[in-house]
Amino acid sequence: MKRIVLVIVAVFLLSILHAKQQKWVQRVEPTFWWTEMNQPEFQVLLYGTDLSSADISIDYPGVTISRKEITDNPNYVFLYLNVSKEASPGRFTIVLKKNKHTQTVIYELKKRQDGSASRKSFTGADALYLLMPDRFANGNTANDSVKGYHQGVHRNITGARHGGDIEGIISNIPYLADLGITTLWTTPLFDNNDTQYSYHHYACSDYYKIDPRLGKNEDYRRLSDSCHSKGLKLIIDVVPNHCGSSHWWLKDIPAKDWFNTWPVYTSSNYRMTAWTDPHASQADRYRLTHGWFAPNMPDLNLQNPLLFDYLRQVYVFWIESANIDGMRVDTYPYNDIKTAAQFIQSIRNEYPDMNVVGECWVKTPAEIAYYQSGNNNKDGFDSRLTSVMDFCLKDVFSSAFNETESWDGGMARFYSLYAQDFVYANPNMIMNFLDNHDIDRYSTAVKRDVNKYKMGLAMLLTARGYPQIYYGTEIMLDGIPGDYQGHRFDFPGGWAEDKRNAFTVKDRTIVENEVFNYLRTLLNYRKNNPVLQSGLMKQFIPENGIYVNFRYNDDKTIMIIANNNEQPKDIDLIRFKEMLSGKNAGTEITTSKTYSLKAPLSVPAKTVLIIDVHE
Ligand SMILES: [Ca+2]
Ligand SMILES: [Ca+2]
Repeated sequence: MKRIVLVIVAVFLLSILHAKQQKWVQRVEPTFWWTEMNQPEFQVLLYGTDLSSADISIDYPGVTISRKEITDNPNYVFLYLNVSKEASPGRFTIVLKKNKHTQTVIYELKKRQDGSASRKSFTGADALYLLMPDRFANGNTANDSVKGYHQGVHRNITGARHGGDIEGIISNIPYLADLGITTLWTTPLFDNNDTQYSYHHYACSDYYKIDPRLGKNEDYRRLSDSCHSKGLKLIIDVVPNHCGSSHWWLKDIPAKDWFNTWPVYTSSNYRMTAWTDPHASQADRYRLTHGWFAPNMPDLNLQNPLLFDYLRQVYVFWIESANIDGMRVDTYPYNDIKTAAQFIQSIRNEYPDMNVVGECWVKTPAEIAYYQSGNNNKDGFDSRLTSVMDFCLKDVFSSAFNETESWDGGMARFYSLYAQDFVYANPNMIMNFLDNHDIDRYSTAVKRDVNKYKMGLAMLLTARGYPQIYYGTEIMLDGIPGDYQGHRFDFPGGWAEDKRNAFTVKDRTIVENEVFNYLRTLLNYRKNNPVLQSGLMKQFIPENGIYVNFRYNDDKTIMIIANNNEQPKDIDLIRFKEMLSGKNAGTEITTSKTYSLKAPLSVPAKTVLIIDVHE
């Protein structure tokens, strides 16, 4: 009886509470935060009906409201909380009061993971694998179509969603580890509910939600844990330039200057060179940064400090909660670059050893070097990017093996490009790649010529800097040149209904296995031999279509001999004696064949020999 009375009283009290409790607040972001962060202040976005006039208070030891920022839109409050060192992890209540009405919001501070701030990142010793989750493997068909989300799955339509997901990646982590990959970079995983072309996820509609078609928020952490259990690191794709037109902000824009807006749709001029051009006009730089990347990608104005903090926290939130090891920054020069640099640094303030590779799609070494941190630029600009992508070397890979030798064609392209490395602050942190999701598949660049393809892999895996492999490269996956959708075919075998499973030896063709085994050998050799990760390089001017360079350190010397001719060639080694003194023989790392270094060396046509030289 006593118990029944208690229940009745409790229900009565709850109903009173419920009657007074308002529901102005519809969104709270981020949904939780941590104690012991390096930056004690963080922002909580509160969104709801006419919140700006509410009195807001909290009562929790060690946590204070440092400021309440409002905008020209009364539906938003940006509450800055200061978390002192004395604050304990736990839950507290944010109380909003207005006209004698009250709403309470429960907020949580979690304990920061031990060692989180000092986490190690990917380095030049790593080999990256880039994949698009929708196109890699479908590990969960139950999430292919989700209520409230557009598109569904249509694998026969190249620009549609195909159903790949986080589960599919997790199930293939052992495959990647076996291949010799040490770091995984996935294109973004955030919610992207555009009506079409949403599969790439670069047009975010909710930063605090993993797209349910890719998985749940917890699945990102599971992916990271799976990577770590196999010795792989995980890189997050950071997109500071734009969100997607289906983002919930678009229904009620947080502030007039939240986006870069124009009277009529205006694209960027895409001329990233305007940043380094000493003669550039203000108008061109303005159009570059304020013009939109695409009509469905509203251009974010990171110079709005509230947006800056919001987006900074988005990435801190995911790095912390999903335990991420590194960052890749999308379309860096489309932002105001000084603000972009501050943005990157603001994230790294939480993770000082975090490495960051930036997509600065410029076409000269001088311009690429400008974007690598530590470059001592004349104008004082420091991008805060520890690593840059070598789009120049990518072009060399695509053309050199298709050309006959000349002063500046064929293998001379490698020679001339490496000769310009003096511009780089840190050549070991240059990211090298044959292709990626935005450019022609390497298989199409060399017209599926296996010999040229293997030459590309050999030059990639022995280049200074570190390699990035695009998914499917290991099986020479086909593509369609000049067509975005043609760069992003499904990995065969990633779907249960596929006719064959190219993740397995038995289902790969002879040619696919030849390419796979070649790359696997190269990756595992590089993984176990620092000489190819950080060794010095010495090169010799190409002669007669033969290009020789060396990677060397105190322990090892590797001779790389590329014969770009259609005929085999015998190479006299006298010219390389400064690197070969005391060395009598060598072992080619992909064939284990032994070569004498005391006689002319025979190199097959269209082949790169990678020789570990010894006494
Ligand atoms: Ca799926
Ligand atoms: Ca922009």
